Amino acid sequence: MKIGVTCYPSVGGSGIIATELALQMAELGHEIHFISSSVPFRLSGNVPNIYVHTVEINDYNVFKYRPYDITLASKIADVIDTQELDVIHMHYAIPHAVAGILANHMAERKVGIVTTLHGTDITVLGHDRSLERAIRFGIEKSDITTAVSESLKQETLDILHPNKDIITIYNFVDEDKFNMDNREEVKREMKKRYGIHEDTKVIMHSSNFRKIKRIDTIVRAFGEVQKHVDAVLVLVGDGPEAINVKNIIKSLGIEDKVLLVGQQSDVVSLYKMSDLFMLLSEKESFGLALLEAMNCGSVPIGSSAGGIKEVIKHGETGMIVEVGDYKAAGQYAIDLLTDENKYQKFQKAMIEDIKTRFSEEKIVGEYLETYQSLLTVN
Ligand code: GMT
Repeated sequence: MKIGVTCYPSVGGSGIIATELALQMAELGHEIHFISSSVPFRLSGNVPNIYVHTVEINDYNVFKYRPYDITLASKIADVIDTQELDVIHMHYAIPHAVAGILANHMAERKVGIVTTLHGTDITVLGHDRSLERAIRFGIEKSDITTAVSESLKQETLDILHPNKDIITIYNFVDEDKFNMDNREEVKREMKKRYGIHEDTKVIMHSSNFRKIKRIDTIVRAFGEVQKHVDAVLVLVGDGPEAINVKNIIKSLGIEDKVLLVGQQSDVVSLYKMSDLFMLLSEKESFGLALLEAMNCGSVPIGSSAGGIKEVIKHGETGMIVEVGDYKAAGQYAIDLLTDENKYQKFQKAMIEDIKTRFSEEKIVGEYLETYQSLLTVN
């Protein structure tokens, strides 16, 4: 099959899923054509069967705003015809699904369109009246629209009432990269590198530090934990909330126990170093970082927002708290960090659960079936 893929190429879960899926499809022998503003960040080196077509936007004085979306549609149409694509997969309703639909009109060859909704396109933009019609159009006019969790699917139906079935296909984890191999060895090495004592527990969070990630709750939860357990908090990533987070850390007087390590290319070693992973967002369609950390052995504490409660089975593979409830998050962390038997039980259950529900093989198979179902239609 020849598959066109459009995604946001910068750091972010949707770009990661688009790229990991493309890599898996390429390995299965399919040909992937990325049509995007730049090379997706998780795509490194030359991978056979993967091609990247970048969208160049010229700067003309006549335009007050450069027409990126139209240029993208035009490029997708070009690639559909010149590469004889069979299917295009658009990640995000806005602008990608709409650009894909427009491209299909422009192209001579007609292809099936799959659109995957990732979260912000619905939970934030879906409420914007100026975009509502365009998002609904993108969902309805794609041949198949998928959402990365049941919660996102439901929210889409509630907010936009599209006249269209939405299929849930969960995100998956690349088990070759994110796994428990050499966890203890890596943990020792990383702790040495960061000057953390071998017996000190590590709680971690990683994100783009947007307000919705509620890192303030994580810091406050850690404030409670460190009163009872010898622990450090490692915050990975950067973004608009960084200053606010630093202020809270200072106000709690825990500067010496919190490591702000910024954006990192090797998150795997950091996940392996951590005992617990916290994701306490107020909006989160899935929480891919959570899944990656869990498969590296870090037991999760998540909020009840969006799809997090689908990823974590409360009381079995991790713990769930209400948004903003730092006291409960702190108490759960203390319980898990001070009861080795309980911790081991959770870790084992979580790895088993990922294998059954979020494995690469299972989810890539679901996308493959989705693509194949469109071959006969067009
Ligand atoms: O979480 C972010 O801010 C990045 C965002 C993105 O657009 O890449 O992530 C969204 O898509 C991911 C992959 O499907 C999901 O795991 C994240 O939960 C989702 N983010 C939100 O819903 C806020």
